[in-house]
Amino acid sequence: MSDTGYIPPKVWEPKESGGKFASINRPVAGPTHDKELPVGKHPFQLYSLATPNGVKVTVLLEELLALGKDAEYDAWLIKIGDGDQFGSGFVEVNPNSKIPALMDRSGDKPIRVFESGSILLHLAEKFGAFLPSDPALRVETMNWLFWQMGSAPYLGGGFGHFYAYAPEKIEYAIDRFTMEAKRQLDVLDRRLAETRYLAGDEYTIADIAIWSWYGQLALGRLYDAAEFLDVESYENVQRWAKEIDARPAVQRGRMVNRTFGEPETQLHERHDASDFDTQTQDKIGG
Ligand SMILES: N[C@@H](CCC(=O)N[C@@H](CS)C(=O)NCC(=O)O)C(=O)O
Repeated sequence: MSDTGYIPPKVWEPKESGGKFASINRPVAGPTHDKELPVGKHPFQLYSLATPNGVKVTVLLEELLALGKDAEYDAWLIKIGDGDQFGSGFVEVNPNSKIPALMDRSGDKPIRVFESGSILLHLAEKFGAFLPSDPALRVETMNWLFWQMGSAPYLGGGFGHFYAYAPEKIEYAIDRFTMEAKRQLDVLDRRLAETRYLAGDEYTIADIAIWSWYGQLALGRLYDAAEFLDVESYENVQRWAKEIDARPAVQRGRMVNRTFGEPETQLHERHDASDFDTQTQDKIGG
């Protein structure tokens, strides 16, 4: 293993670090500029981008609508590469300056909801859907939901960052987080050998949260790492990932706030159910 020669100073000072997200990383919180957020006509106002954390929420909203629930929403695009998450209006909704952020305007007083797990729980409880009422199944759903919230940073911020985005390939970091990413895939594979979905027989918000990261990873959509991680070998994860991927609400949810991929899969903003047919980038040009 090579010695990088870096000796940490007594007190850390910020410096240009390079890498894909160098321009948006800061050591302080709070807004960088004044900017109000737009508000549309629907009860739910979502400010997001179609990363795995963003997709969790749009998939759930589309699933709720497919069930006939009154979950109509406006999805506004937050371009994190341009620093939109540091606008004053966004920071009022999420002081952590990360997508997704939701304003629930369905009641007397608007409620801010941030952290994707909190958003999933809020919506599932509000509509009594995708969260089992049986106490044991409900706890099992929470177990897996919180597992995802705690585990995915090792996949995204750890493995994905060092494998795909860091300005240099650091073997120690890639080995450490590849080990953990594969261990996590094996945790899921063993669970999904026992049950159809993560909490049991029912499709829940735990599946939505975990699919958005680990399902999409298994389907080869994250970090161009399918071969490196040998994702095909996790056979139960594959079966589960493909089953969820085939759901029409999942296919719609993936398109919302998407600014990459084929133009027909990109719906930058969603304000009406018909937008999927009329407002994708191939239709409106971009
Ligand atoms: N724990 C948060 C993580 C959210 C998160 O990391 N969002 C990323 C995109 S996937 C983001 O907004 N990054 C912008 C930034 O860090 O400035 C959640 O689940 O909502």
